[in-house]
Amino acid sequence: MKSIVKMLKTKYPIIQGGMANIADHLLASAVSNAGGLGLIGAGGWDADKVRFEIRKCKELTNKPFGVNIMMMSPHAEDIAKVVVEEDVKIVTTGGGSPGVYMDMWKEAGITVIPVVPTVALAKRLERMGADALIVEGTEAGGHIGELTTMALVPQVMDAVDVPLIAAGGIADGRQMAAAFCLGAEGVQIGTVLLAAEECPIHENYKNAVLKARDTSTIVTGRNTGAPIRVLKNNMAREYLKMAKEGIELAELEKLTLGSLRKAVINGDVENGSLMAGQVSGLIKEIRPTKVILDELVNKSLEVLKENTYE
Ligand code: TUI
Repeated sequence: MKSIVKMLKTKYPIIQGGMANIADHLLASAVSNAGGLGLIGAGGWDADKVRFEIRKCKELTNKPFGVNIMMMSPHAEDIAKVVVEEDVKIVTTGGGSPGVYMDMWKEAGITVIPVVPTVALAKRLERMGADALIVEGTEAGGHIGELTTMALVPQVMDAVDVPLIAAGGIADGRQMAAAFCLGAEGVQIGTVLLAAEECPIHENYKNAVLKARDTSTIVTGRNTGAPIRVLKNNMAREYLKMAKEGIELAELEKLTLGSLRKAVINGDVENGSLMAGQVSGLIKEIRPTKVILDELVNKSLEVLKENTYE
């Protein structure tokens, strides 16, 4: 817990997930002001939009914040340069290896924390200079790997020396405590922040998360190599039906990324892509970001205290 808080310069060992096309300056600054590390989730945004969001975030917080860059984005290269130009201190990455940008970022003094879904990528990125790693299990929402957080975190811990942040399946203090027991020094949260007051998604999307049960998520895109966990709805069912019928990849892609916008902006909960993790069933109310973070920390400490043998 100690070194990650020092590295991030935050009060709490909590970082916000990338939350592509959702995490703007409002959410990122709220998380940073609440004591965590807020992130601008670049997702599919272009470089100008990301630059704008960074500047806005600086107006709303004097606490550290970062940018999450989605490696599959056609704008990834431009955004990789924008974070250097705008003097962003911390970058997290997802959806692929950030290997080609590591030298540029390290030279600029940026703290680089990639998401890894496997031990092999963790070792590769540690060699390339990653400062810490976000080890994300398949319980997470959005684009996911195959392994569970429970299985993956200790295996990555045994393979690398950099501090680890556990992700996927963490919405409350019990899970945060469990992440520490697995060897992580910090946690990344995403799904629980969908129900934050400051989260700028349409209220229909928020309500869909509040209504979700344990079995409400499903994974689309396993056939295309880009598995995405979403809440079950028309779009997800249609996608899986089309995939079974062998519809072209480009058609299927249109159905997912385009439909994220439908959910986030328009609140179309039937035809939009409602990215959310398996913990959706735990989320029962809309709360301020600060309340969510304070409760995670306080409950995790309680749980850790209760579970000693002496
Ligand atoms: O990136 C995420 N979650 C995301 S990105 C996203 S936006 C999107 N929308 C439509 C299609 C695709 C993306 C929504 N949610 N989480 C982090 C994450 N990274 N999960 C898995 C990975 C990952 C996968 C492969 C990281 C590295 C990797 O490397 C492969 C290799 O060896 O290069």
